[in-house]
Amino acid sequence: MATMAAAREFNFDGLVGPSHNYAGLSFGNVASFNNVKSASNPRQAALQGLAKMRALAARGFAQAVLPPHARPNFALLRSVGFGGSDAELLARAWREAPVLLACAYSGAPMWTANAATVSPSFDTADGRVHFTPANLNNKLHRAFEYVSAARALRAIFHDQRHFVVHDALPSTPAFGDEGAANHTRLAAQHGAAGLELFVYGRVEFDAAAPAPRRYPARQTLEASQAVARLHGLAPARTVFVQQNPQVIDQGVFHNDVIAVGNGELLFYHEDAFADEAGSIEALRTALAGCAAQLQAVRVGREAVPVADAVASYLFNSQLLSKPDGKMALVVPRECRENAAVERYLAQLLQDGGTIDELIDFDLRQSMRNGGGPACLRLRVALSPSEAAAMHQGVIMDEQLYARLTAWVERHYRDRLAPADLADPQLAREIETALQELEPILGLPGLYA
Ligand code: SUG
Repeated sequence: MATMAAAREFNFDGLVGPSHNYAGLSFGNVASFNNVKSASNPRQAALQGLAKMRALAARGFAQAVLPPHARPNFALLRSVGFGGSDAELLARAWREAPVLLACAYSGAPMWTANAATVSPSFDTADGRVHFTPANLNNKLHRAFEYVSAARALRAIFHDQRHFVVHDALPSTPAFGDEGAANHTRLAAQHGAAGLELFVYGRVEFDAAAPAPRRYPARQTLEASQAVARLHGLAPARTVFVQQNPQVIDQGVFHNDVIAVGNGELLFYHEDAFADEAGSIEALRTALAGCAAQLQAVRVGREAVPVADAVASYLFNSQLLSKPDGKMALVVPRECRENAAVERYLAQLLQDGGTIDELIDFDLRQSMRNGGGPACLRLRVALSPSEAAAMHQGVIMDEQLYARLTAWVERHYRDRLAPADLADPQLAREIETALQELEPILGLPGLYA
């Protein structure tokens, strides 16, 4: 059983893969749409992500890495009728269906907040850590990520005495599941029983429930409930809340673009939820049942309009607990460049509350596809024995940082334009790179 004392929350950041590119595949995600068909820089993207991991690890935060997925996804292309040799198949897909080719090359697994929903052992009925890989079925380019995500999670969390990696939910609209991007845990501390908050965008089996009109709601209530059941969560400590459909229509495609929680603190925008007062009250009550007290840090629309929250990704930040009980807010550099957000953050620090430090990173390569600091990481709170039982080769330290950086510099291109996906050499380069990654992470056969 898990012990309470020295549990730590690990952040598993996605290592950006060699095919990171801008294909405009995510309808409803404003940044993805705005940067469609511009050239990306996969090398810089990976180095920016690694720099974040290294800096946070050096600060003493528990940091690990999740591997990129094999690309292109030949199985996807073959399943929709492209055949022949790899080179023939790629050439024909480029000619006849360039969007499908872009889907097969997507670097989206880098946003590991969407890899799975995770419930720590402190919350689950059987005292094990539960993972449900997200089916991401709202977007073709992400709808097969769960296959590789489950494989990687099972390789890292292989010890079944401590960990359960479920299958993804049935991949049908009723069970649209986007993983931890719509899930937050609040607790007195990482190692205490906490409340798990699931934020859904629509209800499949209630035609009268509010829903967005312009952009899709990717997460359903039915999916959130299924994950809570699979994980064996206690109903009194599980809260389901509807996202405000109007903000989905303004580009808030995941709840983590408008709210983030850690410890007893929920940092959120007043327009985040369909029923703000009811949602906060439900959280307050459930958290009181965990012997903890909700600290709601509410950002008003006069201070930060939703458009600025979406442009700056203020809420797609990481809230990290420090040993002195205070928290650091890890924000993308865009927050320092948005006048309203910069003003708000200066005031927040001046107020002298729990958040007493800002750490900002240049994550522009990821941000241009709608992925900020919080999208790039999957949180896994672990007891000391669980941390010791997971695969150790993915834990970030100076040595791993140096090896991964050298690997990126050896294999990644510094420019990827849409037409480059037709180049059969790119597929070979990626295959070579990923084969070399297996021993670096100590995960033989990961890409077999
Ligand atoms: O699913 N972008 C991702 C961004 C995910 C951000 N994650 C969280 N908010 N947790 C998405 O929309 C863009 C791919 C492209 O257009 O090429 C993309 O998939």
